[in-house]
Amino acid sequence: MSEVLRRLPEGFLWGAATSAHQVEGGNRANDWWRFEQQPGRIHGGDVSGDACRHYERYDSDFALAESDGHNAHRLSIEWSRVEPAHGRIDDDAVSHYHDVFAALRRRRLLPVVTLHHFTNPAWIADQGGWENRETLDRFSDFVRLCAREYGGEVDWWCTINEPEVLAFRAYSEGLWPPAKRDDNAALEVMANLIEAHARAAAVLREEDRVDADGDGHATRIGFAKNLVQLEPSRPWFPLDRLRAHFENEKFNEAVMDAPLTGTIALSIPGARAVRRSVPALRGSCDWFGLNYYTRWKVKMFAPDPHVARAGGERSDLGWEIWPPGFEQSLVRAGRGGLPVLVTEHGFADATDRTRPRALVKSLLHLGCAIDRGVNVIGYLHWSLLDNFEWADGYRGRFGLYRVDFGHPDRPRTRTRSADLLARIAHANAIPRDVAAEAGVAL
Ligand code: IFM
Repeated sequence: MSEVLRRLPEGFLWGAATSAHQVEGGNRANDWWRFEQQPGRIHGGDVSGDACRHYERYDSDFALAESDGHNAHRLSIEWSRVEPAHGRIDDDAVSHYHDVFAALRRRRLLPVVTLHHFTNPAWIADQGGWENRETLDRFSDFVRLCAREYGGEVDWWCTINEPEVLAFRAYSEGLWPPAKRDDNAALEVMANLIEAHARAAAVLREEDRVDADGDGHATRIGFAKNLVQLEPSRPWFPLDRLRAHFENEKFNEAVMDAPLTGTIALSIPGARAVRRSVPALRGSCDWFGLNYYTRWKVKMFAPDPHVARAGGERSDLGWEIWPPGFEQSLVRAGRGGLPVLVTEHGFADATDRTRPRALVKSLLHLGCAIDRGVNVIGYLHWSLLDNFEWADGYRGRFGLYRVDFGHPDRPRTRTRSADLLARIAHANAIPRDVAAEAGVAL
């Protein structure tokens, strides 16, 4: 038995995360499917298509997670499958997700269920998407349906994934559907998504009264925030500092403060500020969902204001691999006093050459965050499988399991990272030999 470098708290959640559109395949009724058909939208002309065929293969995928010592799994329910037209509920889709939750239960994987992970039913998009305030009502209806249907199987609900990323990519940068470049719309959408989280939390607490996992809580609610580290590219240049500060305020701080203060306050230079009091936001989270990937160096007056640090190690998508930032993000996430669940963390690395070391180093930093007083309750790696990485198509390979997208059966191949994470999860600790094998200098 190898010496242990770091033990994790008892009951720690270990697992991986996915989202429906990225892995299921065949999601034809949402805004992303339509977007993918437009030339030039997705890198290399990729389309989600059959994705990983996880819609059929979920049980064997969960078997991989189970044998790797995972005890939790994050996934999303695809709204457009369950409600392909306004008010029309697809019974087959509803029962499919019952089967999925039953499979998770059989494999002793705690479901952490996301209700909105970037995709919208096409009919929602046609009605103005998240710019239209009615979407908040429609989403609440969908959440009510999920709470009633699945409340007996699910306690851990993640209402919305990365509201800030969706708002900026889709409405400010124009890179995701509906491909707008309008900062006013981006702020409104971000506020609507945060408000939708508060409403969803209220609905879940009202409708889901069944304690599915027997821990004394019928619901455990949070949302997932991408907490990117933003630093001035030239720390001596006041305008870079100013821009980094502003972006951190609107992208990180404002989103994290909202569920604590009950106020959504968003502003960026040149756009209409949004200030909304949403009392239901206060106390809406039982935990904080942290997604951490990278840090960006921020530059004023540059065609690309966000760059990876020169000379730093990078992932296949050009994102800096910076494990100390994980600790910083965890410490920031813990400041509000909520337990922190890592809902995503990972690296695009098709060859799995850099991931093992980055992964283990990051987990050592997670341990340091715990030492600094952060109540970290679990770690869900992004992702279980290589999958459809939105506008980057299939070039961002985040999987613990490689997927051969050229093969009709989409065979999976286990990576070294999957093995290392499995050994950590089984031990609920970071053994010295695992760290050494991963190439972490001790
Ligand atoms: O793939 C995405 C996921 O859908 C949301 N968080 C970031 C991941 C990597 O870009």
